[in-house]
Amino acid sequence: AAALPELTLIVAATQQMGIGRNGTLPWTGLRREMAYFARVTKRLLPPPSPSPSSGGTSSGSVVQQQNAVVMGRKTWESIPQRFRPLAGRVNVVVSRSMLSSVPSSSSSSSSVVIVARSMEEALLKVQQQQQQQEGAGGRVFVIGGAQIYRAALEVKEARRVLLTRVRSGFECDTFFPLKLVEGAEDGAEEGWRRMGQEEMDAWVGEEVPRGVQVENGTEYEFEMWEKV
Ligand code: FOL
Repeated sequence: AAALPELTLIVAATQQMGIGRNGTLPWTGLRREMAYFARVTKRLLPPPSPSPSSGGTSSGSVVQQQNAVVMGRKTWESIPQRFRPLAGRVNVVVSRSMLSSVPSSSSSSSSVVIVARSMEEALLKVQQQQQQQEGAGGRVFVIGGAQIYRAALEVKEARRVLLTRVRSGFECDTFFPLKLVEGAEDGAEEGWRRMGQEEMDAWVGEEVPRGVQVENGTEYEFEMWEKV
């Protein structure tokens, strides 16, 4: 059996790792932050080539499949109808109640939507979908919410977190299940380390804005964490 694809969690969270409130994001109007999310999850990057001579044609001719975004049912419902399924990405919704054909009111977009009944089934279905397509498999992003992040973190293929650290205080009722803080502070998560800007740029495929960003008075910073 082929190996399951590597997983990257992408999340925006407060210092207390708050990610949501009343079924939606705690903040509004972080448009450039949301644009970063869309850009990063859509971007197709060639996987590191295992051998310099595989394929026989120039590297630019190799078909690169769309990336996949794996989300829970509540996160699916939190995305504005006009934006779902998220365009240009294979959308995977984990739900025990949703029918496997998604209501056609939302399917004017041509994006693929897959429904799975567990994280395990979601990853198997992504793997199957990638094998049915021509070309190199796309990246797999886990986009929340808390229950789905928790399930993903139990999978050994989950190696990386793209964290947008929101510095302004927002009241939250939903939290990311991993406390990522620098230094050996109390309660800090072991087994994860923050990567440098160069490594982040290389993985993300762009020069990620450095330092504290400000949008509508809200401060945040783009970070990348990897499992040790
Ligand atoms: N990660 C980060 N960094 N920021 C987030 O806001 C975020 N949000 C979620 C998961 N990971 C995140 C889950 N919530 C859309 C809405 C909510 C959402 C995720 C995505 C959404 O509508 N996305 C559109 C962009 C629309 C726009 O341009 O405003 C998309 O195409 O991705």
